[in-house]
Amino acid sequence: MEFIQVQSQYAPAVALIRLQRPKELNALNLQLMQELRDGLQQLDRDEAVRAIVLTGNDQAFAAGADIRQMADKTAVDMLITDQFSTWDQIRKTHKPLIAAVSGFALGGGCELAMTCDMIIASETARFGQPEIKIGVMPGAGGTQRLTKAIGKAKAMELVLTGRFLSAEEALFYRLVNKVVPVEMYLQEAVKLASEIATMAPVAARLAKEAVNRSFETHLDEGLHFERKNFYLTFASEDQKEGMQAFIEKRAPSYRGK
Ligand code: CO8
Repeated sequence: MEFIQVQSQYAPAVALIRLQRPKELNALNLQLMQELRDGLQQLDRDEAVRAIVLTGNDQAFAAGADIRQMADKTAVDMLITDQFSTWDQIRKTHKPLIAAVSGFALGGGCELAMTCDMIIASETARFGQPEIKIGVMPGAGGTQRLTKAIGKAKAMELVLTGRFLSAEEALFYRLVNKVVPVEMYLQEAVKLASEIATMAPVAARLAKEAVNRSFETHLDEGLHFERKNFYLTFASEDQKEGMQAFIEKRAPSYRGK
């Protein structure tokens, strides 16, 4: 594994996965996501593991999908690459999965945190869906999960302006379970995972499935809709301009085409 580190017994019965592309603020490239999927599947099969914590580092959980990797893609490239099948497999992890978030959780990073079952945040955590600023829109569940988590008005504001939520705001809007000082967020997530790890594994698995079922009844349709629209943004010139401007560290100039 190049971009993640897996520790299957970080604490008794608790595994830890760490995203490790620190120079790029843990931007989620295809390989990282595939490694994450493989790591989670391996831990799901490991009977000694009863709960999993997913984290980044103090500066970033993940600053989104890798913009450099996507910048030149066409809508058809995006469709054929079908990277969302990896996300779908991650979503199907059976064991309780807790995100320990510090620093940036943006775009795909925010979507990845929301794909987890619970989120423990450090006081420095920042959540957002800033895709609109680079000429696209959330594609990995953001329009669906964020709206269900924090409500339409605030989700619409974040998705259409690209503004970030502070950790305190994220707690207020019930996006996260708890906010703690930066020195404590990982420890706190591991503590929660350790408590869950003492419960009956089969009951935990079935209970998780049942909670998700209530949450996701109409999610498939929503995700399908979101995905088509996300691919479609790659048919626009503004997507190329937005992503190129990011790479060249300049302000984008959008033409509405
Ligand atoms: N992709 C690629 N590289 C990135 C990303 C990213 N998302 N975020 C940061 N980096 C890189 C920067 O390019 C920079 O690299 P370098 O040093 O080589 O220039 C390095 O990380 C450090 O970043 P900054 O210098 O920009 O650090 P700052 O502290 O000034 O700013 C920010 C931090 C605010 C997080 C800023 O980096 C930023 O705005 N990043 C982009 C955030 C964003 O737009 N995220 C959404 C991406 S699109 C997306 O996630 C769509 C998901 C949909 C589906 C997922 C599957 C495809």
